[in-house]
Amino acid sequence: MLEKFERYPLTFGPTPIEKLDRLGKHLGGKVEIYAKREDCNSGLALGGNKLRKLEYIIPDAIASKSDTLVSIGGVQSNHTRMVAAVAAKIGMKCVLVQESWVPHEDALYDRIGNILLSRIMGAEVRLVDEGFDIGIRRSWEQAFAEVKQRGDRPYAIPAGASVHKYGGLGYVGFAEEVRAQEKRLGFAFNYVVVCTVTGSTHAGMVVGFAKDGRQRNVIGIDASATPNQTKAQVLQIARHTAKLIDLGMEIADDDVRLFEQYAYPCYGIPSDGTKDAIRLCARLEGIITDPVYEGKSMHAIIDLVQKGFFAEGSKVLYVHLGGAPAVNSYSNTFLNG
Ligand code: 5PA
Repeated sequence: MLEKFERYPLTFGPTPIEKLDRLGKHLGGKVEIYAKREDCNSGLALGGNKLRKLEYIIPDAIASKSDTLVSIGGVQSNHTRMVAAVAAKIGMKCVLVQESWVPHEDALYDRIGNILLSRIMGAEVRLVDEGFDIGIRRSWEQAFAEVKQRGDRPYAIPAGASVHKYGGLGYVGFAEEVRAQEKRLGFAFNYVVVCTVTGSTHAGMVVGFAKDGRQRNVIGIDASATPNQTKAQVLQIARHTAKLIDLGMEIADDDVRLFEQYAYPCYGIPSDGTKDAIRLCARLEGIITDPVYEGKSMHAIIDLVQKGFFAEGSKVLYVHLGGAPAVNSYSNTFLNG
């Protein structure tokens, strides 16, 4: 589906799929849970989902003769860490706008985890006191203009690399990869569960799985707590991406399934259910999920299994998109484990 697009390799190749046997048994053994380890996809600064997207964006950045990647996220953004790593890898400069998306409580919140790694990799980090919003931000446009003004050549990468024209392609490739892995495994997954915020991960999957009619088996778990905006953005990216790759079919409104009930109390703050899910997954499987994104989708999968949402015998693929470095900034939350 992606043959006509240039790809700059930033990942190791196909990511492993592993069965979460102990978690599945703990939850009653009626549903088989598997994890696709996008969190282990690269040697670049601890990896994660943004690299799959950036693989299709970086050729455009290089072709544009830019010399500075300019992007945006919250203070503990995983995405900006990935942009910093990629800038280092391809020999560009990097300017990161880091907004106050999360009402945090840890004293070292803006010193450790993701932002620490971005600083080590040489990114110019700008802290901006603005709240959470997945849309296009003035602070980011301003940074872009300033880089231009000082004589550098900026290349704009929006939040989560999502509303970029090529932002949805990486996760179309993910669906192709899963299909190939399913052939070797000898079965197909009944559901794919994925955390959704800026939308291009989910959108790419919807388009990629639409090829064999499985787009509604993709269950997005909202972690933005602004689900209307997130769902609209997923749809917009999916429709744009479907056209771009000549999918040959329309994406319908209800092809995008977004479960809203796990994002509370707000973006970046875990509920008690999310904290318990993080602990359970860590203690049964040794897998670290974070309080902002993956812990919320882990909470969802646990809750949905317990509620009988997945039919008995279902094989459910949990997509682990990365994000563990942010756990460092939740030391109060996990002070007692
Ligand atoms: C992020 C995003 P999308 O933004 O593509 O919907 O992906 C959601 C997501 N899991 C899921 C992890 C670990 C993520 O980092 N992170 C953002 C960031 O700034 O890091 C874009 C919000």
